[in-house]
Amino acid sequence: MAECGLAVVLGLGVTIAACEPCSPDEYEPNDAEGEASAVGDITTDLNEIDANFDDQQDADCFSYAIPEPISEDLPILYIEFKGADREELGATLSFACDEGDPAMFFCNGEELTDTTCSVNGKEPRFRVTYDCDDTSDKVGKASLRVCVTRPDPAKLCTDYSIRAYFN
Ligand SMILES: [Ca+2]
Ligand SMILES: [Ca+2]
Repeated sequence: MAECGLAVVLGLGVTIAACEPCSPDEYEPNDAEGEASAVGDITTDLNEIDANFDDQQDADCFSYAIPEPISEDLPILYIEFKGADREELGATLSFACDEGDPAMFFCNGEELTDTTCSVNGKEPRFRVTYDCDDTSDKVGKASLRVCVTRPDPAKLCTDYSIRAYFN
């Protein structure tokens, strides 16, 4: 159970918590990458989930499957994070091809040999392109995990959402 900072005791014996605790979201426990909650596929249909940080130390990890995109062009994959009250968020992404290493992996405009990248800020997002199959026009199946935290939590609880899709 999370501790709430201050409690105020009024003269009439009524106690008012100085901050509102909230219930853990439906994806808990998922504080480490190894216990990431599976939240479905990334396709051109929007995959949006709502979750929360139920205490200031809460970290949330999610895993996505990425089927072969149906696209003529090299697909661009977006993962967008939005916290209530524009709270600053930090996120890390780990990408993996289902088979072998990617022939090419870009995260937020930078080509990386290591398939992990991080973002911080208000409403941060990842923009990812990759090729797991350089023997054909397809890019291959893949999966990724994202972990999200608050670098500087202002409140005990914060709701947030994650939107993942191809465009
Ligand atoms: Ca959580
Ligand atoms: Ca968690």
